[in-house]
Amino acid sequence: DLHKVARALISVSDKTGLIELGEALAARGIEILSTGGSAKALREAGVAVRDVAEVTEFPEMMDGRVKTLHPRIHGGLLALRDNAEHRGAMKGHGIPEIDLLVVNLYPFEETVAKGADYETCIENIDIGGPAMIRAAAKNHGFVNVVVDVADYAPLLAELDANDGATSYAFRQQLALTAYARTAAYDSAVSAWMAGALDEAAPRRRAFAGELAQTLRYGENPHQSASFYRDGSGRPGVANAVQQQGKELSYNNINDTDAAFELVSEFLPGDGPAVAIIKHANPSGVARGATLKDAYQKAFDCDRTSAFGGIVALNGKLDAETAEAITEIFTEVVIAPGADDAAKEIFAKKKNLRLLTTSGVANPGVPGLTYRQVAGGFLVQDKDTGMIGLDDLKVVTKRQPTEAELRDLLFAWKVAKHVKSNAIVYVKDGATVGVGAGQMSRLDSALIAAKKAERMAEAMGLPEPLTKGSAVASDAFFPFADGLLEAAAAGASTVIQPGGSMRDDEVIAAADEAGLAMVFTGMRHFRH
Ligand code: 93A
Repeated sequence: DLHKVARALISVSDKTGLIELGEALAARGIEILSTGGSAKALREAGVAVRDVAEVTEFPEMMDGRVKTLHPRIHGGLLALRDNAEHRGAMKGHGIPEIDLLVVNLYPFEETVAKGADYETCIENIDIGGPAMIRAAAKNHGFVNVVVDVADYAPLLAELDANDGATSYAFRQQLALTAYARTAAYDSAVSAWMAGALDEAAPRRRAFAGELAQTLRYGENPHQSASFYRDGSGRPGVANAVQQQGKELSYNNINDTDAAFELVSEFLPGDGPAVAIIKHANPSGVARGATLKDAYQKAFDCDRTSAFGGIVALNGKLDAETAEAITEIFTEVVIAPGADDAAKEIFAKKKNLRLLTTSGVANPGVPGLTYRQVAGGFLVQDKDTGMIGLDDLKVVTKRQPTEAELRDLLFAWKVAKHVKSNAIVYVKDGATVGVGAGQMSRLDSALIAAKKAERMAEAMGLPEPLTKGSAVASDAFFPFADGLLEAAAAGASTVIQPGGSMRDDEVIAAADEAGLAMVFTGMRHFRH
């Protein structure tokens, strides 16, 4: 199953490593065919190449839209070498055998990410490239297809190990990578078109991603796993730079995402904010005068759970915050940047992973979320819903004060990122009790209050911080019981969507307890 490589076709947009590859192939006696820009770069470096146009006897035309779309090229990629009829066709029509195809595509994803206009995006849809890739991959019995600069070195190693040939297993691997690449490419085009058309669901589009990392294991050690990028370039865990620490695990990535998406709700203009996440739920979230202050307040919400947590910041990590974070065991820290002094402090903690992003993730930018069900996917718009002061409707006799309104909106933002049923108590810009993921809203309210009591005991406070707090509920209180539980825990203001059949009952209970309550008219389920 070894097949000798005698001729290559190189057509690349990303010219990284091109010259070195061209030189290495030429040195192994491989003839090189190439398209306009790639041929020019190779020739200028002194590598002998033949123009594709010379083979096709057609010039590249229509601004390059038609360069390799020709039977002399596709025949050379698709012909079965051991088929007499195919061999005859090659001979009869002057079709050269192509044993190696090296293509990387027009940078469509990058063009979209840069915010290019419609026409520019259209011009960056590669047609000839994917056509050749798919042809070469289909004919992997004889043809090698390389679509990734990272595969140049393994290709050369394979050629050297086999006296200028490659094995069937090697070509199969390349073909698999090739089809994954064209699928991801078409998926990016289809996602862009869906966005450009601003189509509401139900819509038809493709889903695929680019492999970012093979993970050591999945949610549990007996599950294998990998991590894919969707090509959107959104700041966050998929596009972050790991500055130090052990390899990220599946659960780390999931939790880091939850942490960063949550902290990104607090735009840098809102001041420093920190979120600490455990099992995809916040153990604490706070704003502060400084990042260190915010971290400390977030930590104080639930010091026990913060152990081994994931910390996300909405500003550049500085030395004093880094120092505070290293006082307990933390798995991952993610922030839009870190200064040198902070990096030095972290360097002493070999296992601690530090990820830096290109910025915070604008929570208003639309996107999709997916969930897998047996035999399918659920796809929906990302929850970009945001509530401001003007959206609030006061439904109780008592009006909230300005300071109370600030805490109510803070609690609401956090509740959006807590698994339903979510109950979040907040005081002075910090969560003081989080109840997550319970099957009953009442239980979430009870658990959050209980945790606040425990923290008060541990910290030697005279009373739990839920006294005089704002409480948020991600969906309406179906009965008054959950609200009364929050009141019993000391909450003095409430934010919730409203809209229950029993709203009147709930409002009456709030009035009786002397609470101020606002309705948002919007729900933030997160299951
Ligand atoms: O416009 S195309 O879709 N038409 C083609 O026939 C074609 N053949 C190769 N784009 C085509 N390509 C792409 O050109 C390759 O996929 C590669 O990205 C690029 C390399 O062009 P150059 O060598 O001129 O820089």
